[in-house]
Amino acid sequence: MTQIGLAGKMVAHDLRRAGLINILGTTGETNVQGETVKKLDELANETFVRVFQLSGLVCALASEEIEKPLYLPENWPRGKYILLFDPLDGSSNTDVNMPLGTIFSVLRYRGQDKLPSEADLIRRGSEQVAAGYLFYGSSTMLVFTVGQGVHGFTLDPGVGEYVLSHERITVPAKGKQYAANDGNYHKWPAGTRRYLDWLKESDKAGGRPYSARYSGCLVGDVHRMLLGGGVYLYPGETDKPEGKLRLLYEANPLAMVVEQAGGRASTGTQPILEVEATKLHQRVPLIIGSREDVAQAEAFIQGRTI
Ligand code: AHM
Ligand code: MG
Repeated sequence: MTQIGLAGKMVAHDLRRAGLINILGTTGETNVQGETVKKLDELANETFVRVFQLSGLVCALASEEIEKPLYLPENWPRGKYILLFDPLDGSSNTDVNMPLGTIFSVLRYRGQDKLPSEADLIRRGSEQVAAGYLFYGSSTMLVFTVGQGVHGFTLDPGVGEYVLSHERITVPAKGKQYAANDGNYHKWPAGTRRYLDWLKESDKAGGRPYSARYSGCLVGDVHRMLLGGGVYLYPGETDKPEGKLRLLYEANPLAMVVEQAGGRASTGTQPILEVEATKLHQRVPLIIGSREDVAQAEAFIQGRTI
């Protein structure tokens, strides 16, 4: 976590000066996801690789930005952990001074002498030993779990240290806000559309309509739900049922965090942490947040409207 914190400080430092030192905009390349690479995506990725390559903590690294995993060569310091990460989440926010994040997932490699294979990295979310995110918002925060609750640390820029600011975070059972890209409404299956309509209707008890809060940065939106309750969804589309978000770099780690805080994460039909991982850059629909809100979304998606 100290090394993740260090990489986070370096990324946060770059983000704060980004408009001044010509690191906004794109590199002109396309990544393995078929998405345009921002200069800051590349910089954040390099920062994490540099910090971890020499740390002696990991034997392999896999990132949303690189096609194949990086295995540490024979004569390098190696550790028993595998780090999977999304170096800069919400990259459409880079050029407009909006929130960004880094998401990470930690697995333990049980092999002894030989290096892990790609299959050793492609594991179920329930096998993660730690997970969390860095949130580059109005302050920089490190939020993580090692399987015993969730804690949030705020970077004190004066001393350059993370200070425990949110001890034992718990997600409210139900919220009053949702985050989704409604611009995709007409691409969604009927159950998902009905759920969104339902969220926007008024009810007598005053529990609805929900407020819409979508920042374009998954980390920021999930952080909001973690502290205040509610639901984030990036659902599957009729012509693209797998959705957009990546299982290993985004959905699994955030699912571990939110579930450790008493919330839930689902594909709509299955808990995220139980999804069988079959490839490194696998995509998955994600519905995450307060447990009652996620259950309600599942009911609509599965056609069990309450
Ligand atoms: P990224 O990791 O390439 O930035 O993609 C993930 C992001 C999430 O942070 C965000 O919730 C979503 O993609 C936004 O996608 P869209 O622009 O389709 O709403
Ligand atoms: Mg992302």
